Amino acid sequence: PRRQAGRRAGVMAPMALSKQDELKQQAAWRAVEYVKSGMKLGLGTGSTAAFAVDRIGDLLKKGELSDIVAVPTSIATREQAESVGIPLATLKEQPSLDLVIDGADEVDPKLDVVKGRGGALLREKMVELASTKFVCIVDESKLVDGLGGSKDAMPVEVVQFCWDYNLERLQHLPELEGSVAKLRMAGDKPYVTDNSNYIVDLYFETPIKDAPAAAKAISELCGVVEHGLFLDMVDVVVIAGKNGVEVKE
Ligand code: ABF
Repeated sequence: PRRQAGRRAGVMAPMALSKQDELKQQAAWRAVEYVKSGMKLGLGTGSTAAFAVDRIGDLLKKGELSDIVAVPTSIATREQAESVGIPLATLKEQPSLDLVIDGADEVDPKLDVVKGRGGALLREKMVELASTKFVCIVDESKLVDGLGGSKDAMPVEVVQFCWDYNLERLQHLPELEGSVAKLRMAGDKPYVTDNSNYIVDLYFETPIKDAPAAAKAISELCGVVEHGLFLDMVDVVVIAGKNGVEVKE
């Protein structure tokens, strides 16, 4: 989708978007309406956030936005932002951001989210905590009744040292009862994050009973770098569905 979204007219005909990518693009473009000239931004990671990055780049080129500086949440996003001409900074240079736009893997009714299936959770959380406003962009397939409810991964980034020890400790945390922990692989090797760590993915049979307690218990394990529970962090969720775009605050 990033390549589709990034394709420029005149070089190749743009590829048609799938229905789901159309929804991701609608959510992203709606969120970009929050971006004003002069803002310091955080740029999310993933196929939905990629539409926002391209859109911001286009608006800068057209002169409809100016004086933007942005902190990317992954190496992939940094490369994409550079390719579309968005001026970049680090958190050292811009420790207070106005707005971050990023995707999510699950969104619950309280607007708590699971993130990190794309592997960028650590930088995402750092950038989102540095931002006054976090606008989360999703298509309706990401909505769940309770976090962990999609039965897909809730990621935990761990240091490589004794990763299997930490995987077992995660597996046995009472706060994560009912989950199965698996090392994320990329082919026949462990997946390595932008920060040179591994990811343990937790799969839940039923939604996490007490997400704040789970988040606390995971964070207390030495050697765990970050987890994909983003609680009380999202200010606005933009949800694109077949009946239109909904904004929840
Ligand atoms: C990032 O990208 C994540 O934290 C999440 O894991 C993922 C969502 O990706 P996509 O928009 O491609 O579904 O926002």
